[in-house]
Amino acid sequence: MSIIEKTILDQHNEAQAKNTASDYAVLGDQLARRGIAIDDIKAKIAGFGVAIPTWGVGTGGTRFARFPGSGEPRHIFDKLDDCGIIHQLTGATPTVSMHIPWDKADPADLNGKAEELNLGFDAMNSNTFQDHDDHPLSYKFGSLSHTDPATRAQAIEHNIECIEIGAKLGSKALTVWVGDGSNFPGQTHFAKSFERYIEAMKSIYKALPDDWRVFSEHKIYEPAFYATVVQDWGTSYLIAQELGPKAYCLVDLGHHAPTVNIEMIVSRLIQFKKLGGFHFNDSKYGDDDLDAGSIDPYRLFLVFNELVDAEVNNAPDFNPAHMLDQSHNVTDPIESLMVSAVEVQRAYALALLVDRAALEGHQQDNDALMAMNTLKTAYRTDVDPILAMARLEKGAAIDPVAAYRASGYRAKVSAQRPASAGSGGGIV
Ligand SMILES: [Mn+2]
Repeated sequence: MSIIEKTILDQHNEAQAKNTASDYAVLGDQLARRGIAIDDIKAKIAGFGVAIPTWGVGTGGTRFARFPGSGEPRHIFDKLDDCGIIHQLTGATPTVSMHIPWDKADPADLNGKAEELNLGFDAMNSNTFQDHDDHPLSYKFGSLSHTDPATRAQAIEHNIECIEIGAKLGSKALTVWVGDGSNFPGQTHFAKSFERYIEAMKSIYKALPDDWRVFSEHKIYEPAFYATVVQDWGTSYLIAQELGPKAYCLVDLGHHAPTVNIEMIVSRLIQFKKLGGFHFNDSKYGDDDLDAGSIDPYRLFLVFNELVDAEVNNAPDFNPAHMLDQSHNVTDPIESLMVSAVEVQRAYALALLVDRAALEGHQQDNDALMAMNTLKTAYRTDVDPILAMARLEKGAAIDPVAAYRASGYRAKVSAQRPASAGSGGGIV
């Protein structure tokens, strides 16, 4: 069950290989006229990966209801199977980001399963935004910033356990997102809450192995609706500064107010060497956790424009972790995650096409119109043939969604996995 049969994939690719080659050749000619070698872009895309969040392969819910999907994963090993399919068909998702305690299992078994599926483990995610069966104290009023020292100690211990589990899986980072905050003015003391949070994070930081990083993930609101302890990138930056050189900021695209200039935040964090990574997704209103590039693909491109700028200029201490973070109510999660992985690759490919020397010249000359046009020229390019060819050469699918549907994978796992109404999935 863990992978789709090669014959199905071969049949799918054979039917489309000729058209893909022809489209690739045409685009290659077009790009050559712009001084771009298409094979160089393809090589960069082939080397680019984005991690799948284990919680993303389940069907999400809203505050009002959850409608279970068919053949949803029952446990982490089913989740890894689904992640394996996504990587098999896209060739773009070589790693998985785990969430503890949801994904707790024997590390030896997890490593064995991951090896079988050709997967590795990216950043670990702790969870102190809900209560755990084996945690005696409640996180209802916070975790790392809780007024009660014993509750803070329990949350610290959980984060250290996540590091210990991750170390056995080959992970090199811990992402910390907390729901701590308040729903009413006066409910908490802003400065004291933040001080408690920083002190708790210092204890977690001390437990990091030498080659690990810790990412603080900010979010403007929810579940706290008046004030959140780690609400914006400025606060996240202060945390990273207070903790030390192994601490960085993680940008979840959906964790900002709708009009916030996220690409500028990315630039600031790069400039001050504190960009740790991303949770890619898209949103219209808040933390909507929609598929990457589904609402504002231009914004995703502009974020990648900053990343490529840093890449080509060899920005110091620049090694962001790329992860998806999305939740699905009305789509098959495997399909949505494949589409998102491809959209993230697309944004990267488009950003690689920007004529940076021309852009710099237009900026120097204050030629706003030509500067914008330089970005638009790259953005308007259809890079599908590059993405498809990179997949084909890796033995992945030219059209991942079509190959997935042809495989009948969902129907097969549905026969083995009974529908579950439980929550399981999460929105972080
Ligand atoms: Mn997130």
